[in-house]
Amino acid sequence: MNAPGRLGLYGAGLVVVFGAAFAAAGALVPDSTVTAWADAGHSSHDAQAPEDAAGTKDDQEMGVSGVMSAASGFTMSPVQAPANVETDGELSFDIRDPSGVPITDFDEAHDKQLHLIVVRNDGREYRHVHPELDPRTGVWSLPWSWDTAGTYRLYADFTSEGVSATLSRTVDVAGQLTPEPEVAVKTSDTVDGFDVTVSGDLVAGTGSELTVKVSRDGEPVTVLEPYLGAFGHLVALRDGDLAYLHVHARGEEPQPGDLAGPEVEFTAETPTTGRYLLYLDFQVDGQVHTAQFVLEATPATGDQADTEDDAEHDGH
Ligand SMILES: [Cu+2]
Repeated sequence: MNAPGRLGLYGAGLVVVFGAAFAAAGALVPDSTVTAWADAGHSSHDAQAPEDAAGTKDDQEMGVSGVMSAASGFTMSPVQAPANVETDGELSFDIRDPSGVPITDFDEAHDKQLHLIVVRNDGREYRHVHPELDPRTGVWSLPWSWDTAGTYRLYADFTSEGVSATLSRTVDVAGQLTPEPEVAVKTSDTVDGFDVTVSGDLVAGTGSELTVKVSRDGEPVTVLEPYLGAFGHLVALRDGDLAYLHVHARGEEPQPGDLAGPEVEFTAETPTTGRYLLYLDFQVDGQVHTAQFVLEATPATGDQADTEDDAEHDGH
């Protein structure tokens, strides 16, 4: 797993580059914070060489983002949604260009033009959904109701005219709120009868290989279906600020009808130490299930920084 050739093959294209993401954040986040993040993520990464980007549509999505409502020339509008847990309604928003005009032209990435992630700010109540675009108005919407009260973070992950962004907004939902205990490190989850485990260590400032394994009734599950262009879709949020890392499965994009399992491998690049909340969507028999994990990223040792980084970053 630390063979440079292998990391070179997959990692160079897929792993992102926090330095670049944070350079864009400079105007909205205190300089000291940006510097700290960029340093932690190796600012030399922002040598995002053209050869690295060739043929890898998803590397933009792998950086930390999602802490701003505006970036890369895009602005996410305020979100309209039911104001409390009793009301059924609709959730809607739009994405605006620098002149404030809603954008109607989006590129498909991972089978969809826009991915919407919704999570309560304690990391619970995760949902990954795909609203519909009104091509006349640029408004994205879907039917919506809230199960619990609280403050929610909504992330819109999209590409327009070749530029990718993950923007976020918050929504307050009125109702009875019962605070839950802080999340603890958790490497296994049981969801809808599936037992899912994650192995691998997150190391700050580098690409870490994670392997998830799915079983059911003690038997390995080998019928994982493609979902959003991979055999699994992993989102990582940094506990604390809920910064967003969009992580995808390693390897070739599966063809329709392909099956895989019980293991799926991912590369996650965590910019800093600390706790990360992971949400794995996987599909079996046409049904999507979501397993949740919590991992702690540890500081890189000299060894790790050298072996893992050299394959991806020249002169580092
Ligand atoms: Cu999606």
